Parts: sequence; C-alpha cells; structure tokens
Amino acid sequence: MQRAEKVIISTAVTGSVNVPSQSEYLPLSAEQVVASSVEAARAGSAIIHLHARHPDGRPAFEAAVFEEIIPAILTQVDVVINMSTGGSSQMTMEERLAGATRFSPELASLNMGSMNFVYSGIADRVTNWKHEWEKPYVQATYTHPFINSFDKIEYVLRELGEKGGTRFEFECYDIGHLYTLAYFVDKGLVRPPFLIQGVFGILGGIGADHANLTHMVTIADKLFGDDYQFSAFAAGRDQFQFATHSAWLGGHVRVGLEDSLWIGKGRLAESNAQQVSKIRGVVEDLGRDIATPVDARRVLGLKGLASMTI
Ligand code: KMH
Ligand code: ZN
Repeated sequence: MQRAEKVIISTAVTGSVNVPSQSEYLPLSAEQVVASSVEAARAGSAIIHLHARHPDGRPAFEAAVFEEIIPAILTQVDVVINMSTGGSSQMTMEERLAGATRFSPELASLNMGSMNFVYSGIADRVTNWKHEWEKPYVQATYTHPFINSFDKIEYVLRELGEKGGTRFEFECYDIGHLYTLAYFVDKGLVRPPFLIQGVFGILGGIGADHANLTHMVTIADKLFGDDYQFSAFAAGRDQFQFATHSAWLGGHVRVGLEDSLWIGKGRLAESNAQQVSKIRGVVEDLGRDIATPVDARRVLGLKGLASMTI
C-alpha cells in the first residue's frame, strides 16, 4: 500500500441499499442529495460517492436525475465526484452506466465480482413502511445476485477508463476480488496509482472481522506492492471501527448513510456531515491530516474536474 500523508474522506451520501422507512435522515430527492453532499464536502469530505434516487427513494439511474445533482453540487463546492456504477443490484449494466457515461466523472466505482449481496434482513426490522416499493425491493436481494462478470468489468474499464480517463474506486468484497483486479492490471487495463476500497460486512461478502481487513492488505501488498491506495469501510454498526482501522494502517476512509445510518449505538445519524465530522476527529486524533479535493486528485492521479462533461 502506498501510505498517503493525508487521509481522503469519501462520503457515500445515499446509495441504494437503505430505504426511506429506516431513517428520515436518508437523502432522497435530488435537492436533498445535493444539500447533503455539499454539507459533507464542507465538513472535510474530498470525494462524494454518488447514487441517485427518485423523490420517493426508489434508486434511479437516469442521466436526467444526475443532471439535477452534479452541476448543483459543483457550483457550490470543489469536490471529487465518484459516480457509482454499482447502481443497485437490480439494475442492468446499461442502466448502471447511464449516469457515468453522460458525465465521464473523475472517479467511478467498479465492483470486482459477482456475488450474493443480501439485505433482505431490513424487512425483518422495519414495521412501518413509508412506500410500497421498499419491502419487495429489499426482499428481492435474497433471490437475485449482484452480477459483475469479467466481461462487464472489462466493459466498464474500457468505456469509462480507456475512453474517458475515469479512474476507479475498486470495490473489493472478498480477497478473491483482489485477484480479479490483478488480472485486469496484468491485462494493462488498470494502471497505478489505483484505489482499492475494501468492503466488509455485506451478507454474501467478507465479514466485518478486523482480521479480514489485515489479511486483505497483506494480500494486496503481495499483489500490488506500492501501486495502490487503500480505503475501507464496513456496512452497518462497524462503520467507524473499520474506517479507523484503515486510517491507522495508512489508508483512507469512507463514511456515509449509504453504508450506515448510525452515528453511535442506537443513535441515527442526522446527516452525512455528522459522520464526516466524527471520522475527521478520529483521523486527526491519530495524528494524520485530512486531504483536500486537490490533494485527492494528486494522490489518485485523477484527470481533473475540467475533463468531466458537465
Ligand atoms: N453499497 C456498498 C456496499 C457501488 O456503488 O458501486 C457498495 C457500493 C457499490 O457502494
Ligand atoms: Zn455505492
């Protein structure tokens, strides 16, 4: 791992996993996503990991929805836009790429393997549903896997990476995903410096056990040496512990309501910025500085805001 001097905070502001009935604070409409992203950036987040939703919270993929979000964020703050190509596991690959193809962002997520990605357990915890779509949506993850086959990964690398100069947040949910990444490095489709995002605690992926994070870094070091930057997060209650572990090892951190709705035991986070401020305090207490968007662009070798098609 290339141990960076400054810690990059990424914020995944809304995602497509959590549903409106779980928290009134989850940003849903374009306006809410914009406001929450701007607030997170002002609190110290250099990167915004972006999904879109319709006003009732249903995950959206349409470029038109991103048109309401991205320019409005960038006219208020300088921040690196990282567009999700994961979308939701129930979208087709064409749908998942619609926004990123339109905007050619500096950074996009890339999920490094097909897997079970199960969050139907939400249906066991929610009793009052705000919208009809929510319950069948989460339950469908028990029967439908998240498809990221090699041909699809290669397609994204070529369409966004080779053609548009976008770099990637390589989402690795298991040690095997590192070997998949190594295959595409050997093929010349991924060049350093690249960002590995270790994802822990998704049902179907590697568990939120700190030994797994240590092991992931050990294997990534063997495969990639100093060619990569590392970041990690855990979904749910272990979010802050895993971010802290990553920062302590010399990596970066990701927070946000996409990954966890909580700020502490039994306490819902009231905003993304609240989570950013909390991890910022932890990182600074560890004696590490916070990266600005300009720092993040340099460290990750990003093409720059001017090269997006806004
Ligand atoms: N929701 C996270 C566990 C993506 O957007 O590409 C995974 C994620 C995937 O962020
Ligand atoms: Zn995401």
